[in-house]
Amino acid sequence: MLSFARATLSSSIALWRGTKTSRLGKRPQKRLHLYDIEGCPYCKLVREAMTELDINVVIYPCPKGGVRFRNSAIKIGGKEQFPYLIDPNTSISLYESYDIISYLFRYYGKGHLPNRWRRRYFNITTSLVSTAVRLGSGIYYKPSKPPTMMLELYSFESSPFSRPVRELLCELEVPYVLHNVGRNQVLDFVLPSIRERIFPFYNVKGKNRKDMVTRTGRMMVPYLIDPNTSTELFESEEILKYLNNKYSV
Ligand SMILES: N[C@@H](CCC(=O)N[C@@H](CS)C(=O)NCC(=O)O)C(=O)O
Repeated sequence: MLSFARATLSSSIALWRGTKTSRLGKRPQKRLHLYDIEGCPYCKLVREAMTELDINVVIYPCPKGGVRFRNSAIKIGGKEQFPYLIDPNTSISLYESYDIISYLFRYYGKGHLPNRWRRRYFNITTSLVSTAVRLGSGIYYKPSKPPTMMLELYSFESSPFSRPVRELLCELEVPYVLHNVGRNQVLDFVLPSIRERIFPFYNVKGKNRKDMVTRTGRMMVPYLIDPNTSTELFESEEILKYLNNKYSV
């Protein structure tokens, strides 16, 4: 429970960037790829922008000491630096969080950085403090068994219940398709258990949220899909238990 409280504090320090979707532009046809460290403040900024742009992405976790994707990142990009983005739609690959964020808003937003994203040093500082509050979670490698098929996670960046799940996936170097389901209307802010009872007329908006409801029947994150065991799970505690049992060694 303490971990979720700290995750809430962490998202508050980051001023809940990575919660709501922004004005969207062109949609990527193919999935973007991100070599990422969940607990890295620079990677976090990129994932926040992806939530705001309703962009799904394949995450290759590269925790410190990692043995699975670090080498491929160095082979492809030439540097051991994260975040590292590859966009197969434009054949562009980029290091540097702010270059990536500017690129994403240029291609998949309204063409320019929104004002709140122009405060570069302020955003980097709040991201640094917000990840420090997580006390090193999602940074260091843990020995694990590799999955055969890629997992999928429905999440949005600031979600305090999703954060510990993404941290563990990173530590275990389990790659996954990250479906970012940012909020885009007032009722999205009501807790799902309350919303389902009091607002039965609630209808999701936005492509990624609609896709999630079509696929799972509910709008609640985190939601994990593991095709290796045909497992599908809501509830962060359950997901953490499952991942530890299945992939931790
Ligand atoms: N200026 C870069 C800084 C990126 C950076 O320092 N990333 C760290 C992780 S937080 C890194 O790649 N460290 C190398 C490593 O983990 O091996 C950016 O904004 O993307």
